[in-house]
Amino acid sequence: MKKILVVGAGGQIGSELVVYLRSIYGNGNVVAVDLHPSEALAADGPFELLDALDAERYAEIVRKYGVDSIFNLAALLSAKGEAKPTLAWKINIGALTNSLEIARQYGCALFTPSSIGAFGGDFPRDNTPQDTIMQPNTMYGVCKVTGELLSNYYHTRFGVDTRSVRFPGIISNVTLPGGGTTDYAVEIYYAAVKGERFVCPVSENVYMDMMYMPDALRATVELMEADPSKLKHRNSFNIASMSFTPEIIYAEIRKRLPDFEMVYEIDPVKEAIAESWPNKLDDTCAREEWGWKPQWDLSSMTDDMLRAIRAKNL
Ligand code: VAH
Repeated sequence: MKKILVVGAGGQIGSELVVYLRSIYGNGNVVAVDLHPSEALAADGPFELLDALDAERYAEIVRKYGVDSIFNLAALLSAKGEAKPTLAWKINIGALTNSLEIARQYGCALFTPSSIGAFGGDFPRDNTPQDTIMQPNTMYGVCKVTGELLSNYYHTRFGVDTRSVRFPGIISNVTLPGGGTTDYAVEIYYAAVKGERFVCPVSENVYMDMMYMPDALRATVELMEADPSKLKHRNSFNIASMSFTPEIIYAEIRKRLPDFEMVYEIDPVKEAIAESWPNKLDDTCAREEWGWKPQWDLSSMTDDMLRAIRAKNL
């Protein structure tokens, strides 16, 4: 990768992926684009305004900077997508199809994230395999499965270098997530640091795969830099690092903040989505095909999240 474009750079993943990519490839070689202006992203490297549904403007930027690799992160997340399913389809699939067509026309490699949200229906929830039934009952999940199928199609039909991972819930301390079912696992740390009682929208025994942002960023780049001849899966890869319930993360935080309190007020939409997702992924294929291995666990992540949020002096 030499000239990189990050689409949806202002989001939870994009805002940190741009910084991470610029630290590896050089500020001037990573172009950040988003629907909204961003002083932070424009301060250290090229930034352009882009609605990812505007194919002409998208292609103009790719030509202007001589882009050879695209990270397409433009999407509405699961809970927000359930509130506006037709808008979610329009944005998620519109940005995806523009990205695939532009990658095909200009010979770019293309990373499009999938998610544990792509799973649904009668599949093994424990040690969920790489290849299994995928019948999600959320618009977000339908968009993710569509993205996986189109990524694989563009690779086999047109030779586009498409790559993807099924992200777990990503926990980070820079940009707050917006509208996801796993957002609680970020918000709980902020409540703990502020000394507030946390109101959890997902019930106590619902497991979901989660991952700390540094692992997610490293996985993304390691996959994009992997030897293409070793990659058997061009739809997407299961990647996993930890799986926990609200009770488990609550107990981990209370080891450090014993007075921290949490109660439950179940959000029926988020609860239903969380119940439909895997408890724990099997990521053997990612480990075998491109050497994936997580470096963070719940304890080390909790220490780092509490440290970083305290440093914000909220
Ligand atoms: C969401 N954070 O909750 C996203 C992610 C696996 C979860 O896709 O919608």
